[in-house]
Amino acid sequence: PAAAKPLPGYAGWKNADAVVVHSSTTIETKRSAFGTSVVTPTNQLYVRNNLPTPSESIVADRDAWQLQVAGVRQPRTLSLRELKTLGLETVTMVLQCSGNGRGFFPSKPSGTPWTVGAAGCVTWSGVPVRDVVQALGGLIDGVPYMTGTGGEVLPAGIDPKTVIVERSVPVAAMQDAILAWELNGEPIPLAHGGPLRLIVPGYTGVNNIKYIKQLAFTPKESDARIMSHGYRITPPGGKGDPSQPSVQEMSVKSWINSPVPEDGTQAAGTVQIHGVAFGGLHGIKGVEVSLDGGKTWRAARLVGPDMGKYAWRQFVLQATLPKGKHVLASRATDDQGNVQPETRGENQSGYNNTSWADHAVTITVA
Ligand code: MSS
Repeated sequence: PAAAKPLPGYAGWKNADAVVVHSSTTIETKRSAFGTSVVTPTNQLYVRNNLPTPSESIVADRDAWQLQVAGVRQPRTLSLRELKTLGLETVTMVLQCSGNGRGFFPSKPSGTPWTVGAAGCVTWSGVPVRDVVQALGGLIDGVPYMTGTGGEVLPAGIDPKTVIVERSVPVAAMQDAILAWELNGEPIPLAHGGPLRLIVPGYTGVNNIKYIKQLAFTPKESDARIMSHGYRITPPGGKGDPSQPSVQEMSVKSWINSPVPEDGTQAAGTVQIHGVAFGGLHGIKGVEVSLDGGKTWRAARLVGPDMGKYAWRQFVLQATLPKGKHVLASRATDDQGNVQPETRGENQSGYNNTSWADHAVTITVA
């Protein structure tokens, strides 16, 4: 096997044993490293950057960070120091890249071949967006979108629209969105968007804008390429365009994190088959586990604290597996009755893979 790539400097503090470094801007949590304590430790959390990471200097004086707010009756620029006076909320949510599970697409879409580890369940603290909007006089009329802009310094000589990280979500997402400065009890590391990040619980990773410099309520979706053409559910073989659905709300998904022996061989005996399940905008009602590749299912037990509808739940099923080959799968149901599907939705870029069959694990009990 190829030698493991070293961690890039801005993420040098990550636990190298718990992650796979795909590139200097893409780091995945190992399936075997998720553990069972609900919240993903920051030093194991995946990283995905579309542009080079900004300079450490932007986290030197965090409270001085400036956010421009537009599309409100009293638009203005606020410092992080000021934002901290406007409100406080904490949310635990699943942060998941739109392309998590891309590695299971047989079509091998371009982009990082993530399996399960471009996701984590983490806790953010910050000010509710609705409190900021209220402090600035409320929304102006005719703004169905909330648009966040990343604070990266853009490469010179390129049309900024082609590279800037700017995403729009329906304004309704404002209700539970926060402008966060803390991740898992610490100031947000630069790698995860410090000093200030837009968190839109229930929406895929790309909608959670790091080092946010502008929050605007807008009549139209952003015309930045990452919004208009990127991150679209494009038919296989096609090209992205604004008429196709954008990656937004996540939907019900689960996967098994143990047993996932590296060589596929498991010692005989009793095992605790465990994993994670989440419902995007909805809580989890239950999870079933199959020991025979989906022919029959047994109810798993939800275990550990329920940290709200945006967090994942851990599930476990105790089983004693006879010698031979077993295909272990999990299938979650959200509290609206939506069941995780067997198959993936085919699309050109390998987004939104929730297929339970793709996420199944094959093990041999010796
Ligand atoms: N933000 C910014 N500013 N920039 C970039 O690049 N990316 C995205 C988000 N945000 C970015 C941002 C993506 S794409 C993702 S996933 C996320 O982020 C991640 O996160 P972390 O923290 O993990 O790294 Mo896919 O859908």
